[in-house]
Amino acid sequence: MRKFISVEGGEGAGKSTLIRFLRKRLEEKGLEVVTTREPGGSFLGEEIRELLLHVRRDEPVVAKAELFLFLAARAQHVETLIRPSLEAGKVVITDRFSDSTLAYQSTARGLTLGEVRHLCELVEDHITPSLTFFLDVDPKIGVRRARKRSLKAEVGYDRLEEESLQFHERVRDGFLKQLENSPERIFRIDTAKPIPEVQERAGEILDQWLAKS
Ligand code: T5A
Repeated sequence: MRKFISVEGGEGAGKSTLIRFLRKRLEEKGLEVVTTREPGGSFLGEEIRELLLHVRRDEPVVAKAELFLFLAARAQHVETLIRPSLEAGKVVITDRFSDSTLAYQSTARGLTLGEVRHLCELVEDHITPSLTFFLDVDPKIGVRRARKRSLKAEVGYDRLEEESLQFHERVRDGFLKQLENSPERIFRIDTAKPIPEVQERAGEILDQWLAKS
């Protein structure tokens, strides 16, 4: 089985923090690990990331343009980094993948679920995570954490961090729906809990998955 892991969740859910832990744990077991993120993970993807998160605010980005930019970044990411790394036997951990597109662009923005899912499958081209951590936190807490971090880094809020609380609540609903549809792949972890507890639970899930793969 290809070892492809995605880490998903709303803003400030703790994805980057957990990915550092997962990487260390896998490397201690002698596995070669590639960590990456979306949008990003390639030169083109990082350029698209800039466009998506820090585009000029005087012209709102329409939902379909946003969708296709995320998908374009993913297509490049899959073919230039993810697929070759998996084929070389490495473990790939990505910070966000198609579940984010379904939650943000479909459930939260309102684009039709079946159409967005079909486009995601086209772009993935059979490169699908076999393990997904859904880090679940009350959006009020998550957005506060993300904004605090952006302020500390003096970079200002990005375009999605600026969205309303209702938008972030719809994003969470989207992830919960996917969890319901794919309970064999997606594991929910409550990240309102302290980091050591989050890591302990994630470590158990990871070890069970490794034993099966
Ligand atoms: N997007 C992305 C779409 O709309 N569609 C798509 O298809 C894709 C792929 C990406 C944006 O793009 C959108 C979603 C996003 O809005 P991003 O920079 O990747 O932007 O933004 P986030 O994914 O939100 O990443 P963040 O870096 O903001 O959050 P993380 O990585 O989830 O959180 P992390 O680990 O940096 O932690 C944030 C803070 O919380 C603390 C950490 O120490 C840190 O200070 N923390 C905890 N505190 C207490 N308890 C815990 N358990 C904690 N875990 C972490």
